[in-house]
Amino acid sequence: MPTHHVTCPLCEATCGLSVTVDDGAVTSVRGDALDVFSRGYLCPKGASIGSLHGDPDRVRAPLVKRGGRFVEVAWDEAFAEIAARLPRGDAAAVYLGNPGVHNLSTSLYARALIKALDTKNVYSASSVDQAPKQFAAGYLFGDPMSVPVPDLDRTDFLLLLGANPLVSNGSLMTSPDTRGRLRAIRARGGRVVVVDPMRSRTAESADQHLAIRPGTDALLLFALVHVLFAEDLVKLGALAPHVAGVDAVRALAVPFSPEAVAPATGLSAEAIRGLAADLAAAPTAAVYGRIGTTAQRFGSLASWLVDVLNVLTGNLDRPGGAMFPLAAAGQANAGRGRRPFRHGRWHSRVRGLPEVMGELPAATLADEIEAGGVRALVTLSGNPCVSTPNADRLAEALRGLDFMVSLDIYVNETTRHADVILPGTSPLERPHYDIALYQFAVRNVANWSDAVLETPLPQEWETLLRMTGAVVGMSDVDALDDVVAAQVASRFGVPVAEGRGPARLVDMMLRAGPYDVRLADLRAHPHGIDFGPLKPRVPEVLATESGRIELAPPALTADVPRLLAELTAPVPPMVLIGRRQLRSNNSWMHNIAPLMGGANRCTAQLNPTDAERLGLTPGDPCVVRSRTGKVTVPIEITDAIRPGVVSIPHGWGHTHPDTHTTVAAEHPGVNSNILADELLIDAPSGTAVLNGIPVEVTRA
Ligand SMILES: Nc1nc2c(c(=O)[nH]1)N[C@H]1C(S)=C(S)[C@@H](COP(=O)(O)OP(=O)(O)OC[C@H]3O[C@@H](n4cnc5c(=O)[nH]c(N)nc54)[C@H](O)[C@@H]3O)O[C@H]1N2
Ligand SMILES: Nc1nc2c(c(=O)[nH]1)N[C@H]1C(S)=C(S)[C@@H](COP(=O)(O)OP(=O)(O)OC[C@H]3O[C@@H](n4cnc5c(=O)[nH]c(N)nc54)[C@H](O)[C@@H]3O)O[C@H]1N2
Ligand code: SF4
Ligand SMILES: [Mo]
Repeated sequence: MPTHHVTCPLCEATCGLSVTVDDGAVTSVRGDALDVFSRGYLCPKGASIGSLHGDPDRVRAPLVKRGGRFVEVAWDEAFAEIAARLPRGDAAAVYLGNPGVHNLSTSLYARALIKALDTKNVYSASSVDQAPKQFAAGYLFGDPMSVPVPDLDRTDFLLLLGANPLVSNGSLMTSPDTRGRLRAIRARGGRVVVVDPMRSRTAESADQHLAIRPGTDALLLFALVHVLFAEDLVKLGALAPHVAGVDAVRALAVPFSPEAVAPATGLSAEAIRGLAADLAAAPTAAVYGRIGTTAQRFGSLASWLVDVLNVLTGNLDRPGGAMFPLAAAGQANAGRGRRPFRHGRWHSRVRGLPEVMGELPAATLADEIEAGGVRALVTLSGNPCVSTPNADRLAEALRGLDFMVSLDIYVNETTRHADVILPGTSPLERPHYDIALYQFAVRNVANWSDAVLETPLPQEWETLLRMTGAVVGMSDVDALDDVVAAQVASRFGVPVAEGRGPARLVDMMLRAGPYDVRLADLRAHPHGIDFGPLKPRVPEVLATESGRIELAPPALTADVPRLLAELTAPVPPMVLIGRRQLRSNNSWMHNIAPLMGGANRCTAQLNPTDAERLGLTPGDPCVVRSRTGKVTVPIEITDAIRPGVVSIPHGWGHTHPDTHTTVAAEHPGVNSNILADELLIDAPSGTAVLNGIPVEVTRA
């Protein structure tokens, strides 16, 4: 039986899988022990990729709604419907979901559709996720793709805030087997410190856990900066000639002493001073913040201060610190002629929220639909009715659209509203290369996977080009593909290569890249090619106007007064945060039966002191209410969570009878984003506040 060595596309870790097939069916999935990056590691999701492929509920033919019900139609009929009903211009909105980042077709061809639609109404999961990190990187380093990643394999000290990579497997830090890499830090005498309102699995396995009050990371980080200056611990090292704005940061940090931030953060001034001393004393150190620091009220400031600390301790861009990857293909953060990042080139119509990286905040999509500006919606592998704030309001808004089309693999909470659903392939039916995630990898690696199984479906890039063609009145997919290839050729300065589809584009980008490899070389190395540990890249990586690291960019410092006010603001008695679960993937893997046993449970976790105060006992249902809605959910009492905080995982709420996810419907849970308030955003980037939402908890 043939064994295929492929990269798992289900999360950012890019693990190698060895997939054995027999007669078109998957017979086993194991971690690829020879994979140059993951060395045999895999998680339960990767192991269940065969079940995802075989899921009988997966959509396998185009669906068009007729008389309120989906009926299977031929592809031509589906595209005719799109040609007739999808408008061009700002009346059409596009929402790009997370799996599109893990899918070559969407990564490389969605842009053609968006261009053809000629709309400013582009939304994505970025604005419920990492946009603040990219916003800060954009202004600090000139390019929103220049996000420094912790050099996990060489660091002596790792400070993690708002991340739980032992469960999430790491994010904006492509690192298969993060658990093993964190263990190795401790084994070589280093330290790992976790800042999280929850004693997460990552916190549990760390040297130190600081249970911060949600939404206050920027205060803690500013206090660390304050101590570095006050105690003369700032050392820029080799970075010194490349950094501007140090004095401005020093002045801004003055009010944020450990004593001043202690009440709001819930951490003692002594602990904060100790952390600053440890960070400064470590031979090398990396500060890293993830979703708990981005999808929160001060996401941009926290993201900024993470890298300010990396700079002030001399750890940016040096081995063992926070470094800039250099990807083999499509290296987004390299090359000539990059224009310095700026945002706010246009604004949303209703709330006037600024564009960031060509997108408007998902938190305002419902506003734009309700006000009548947006009349049609295209979702590309997204489930915003579960993953974005005030989910019920968005669902109601979708009902008022003139037309909606979804490229997706399920009829779920979002796609049930569509007029047309176009099915994508299963991951095993398409080639794969992590064009996006290698931009954030802790080693420079490259790995190409050919499709494991044949498919009766068109590839998603072909579908995207046919949609593009439907919009502009062209039907020749190959001619459109040539246009895309010509654009890639001109952007990367290489000739157009032979072939079609994503393989050709990746080959061209590899040829343009820094490592002298081609697609054929990757095909000859089924376990990947390792280009080694990250290398220092300052100043070449910098794309700011000054050519230096702008440590105090106005787009960020303008938000400091809002943070200052937080020092004296009243503390809400109860706030909601989210959590991820190992056998779950945002909203969409709850239909995979092998993943639904065990510890995936949609519960509200509460500290015993809160449970007692509220008269709640384990398993009781409780009602959690916010400005936007309420959910009833069983409680789980645990001292792992800080008092005053309730945690509900996102991605649940599979309760609608017009969806077609049979297994998920047996474990519905509740949609926590019914509680997320679309008016609460990180001011600079417009990113939704999904952690630290004021709520009230009562007995049901
Ligand atoms: N409260 C709260 N909310 C959150 C978060 C949180 O931490 N807390 N996290 C946020 C984050 S980080 C993210 S990234 C977003 C995710 O937000 P979304 O991307 O909107 O949601 P997903 O749940 O990832 O839904 C993915 C969709 O893609 C479809 N799909 C899966 N595979 C494929 C494929 O191969 N092809 C196609 N065409 N479709 C496919 C699925 O059926 C599903 O409809 O959620 C955010 N929402
Ligand atoms: N198994 C699994 N893996 C996944 C996903 C999944 O759904 N399931 N989703 C993928 C996606 S799209 C992403 S973006 C990544 C995210 O990857 P991570 O960022 O590692 O996400 P989480 O596991 O949600 O960890 C966030 C942590 O932040 C904490 N937190 C909440 N609020 C705050 C706060 O205000 N301050 C601080 N310091 N901490 C806070 C939470 O308690 C939680 O432990 O995971 C990816 N991997
Ligand atoms: S950790 Fe991520 S990449 Fe690795 S097997 Fe699991 S889902 Fe796949
Ligand atoms: Mo995400």
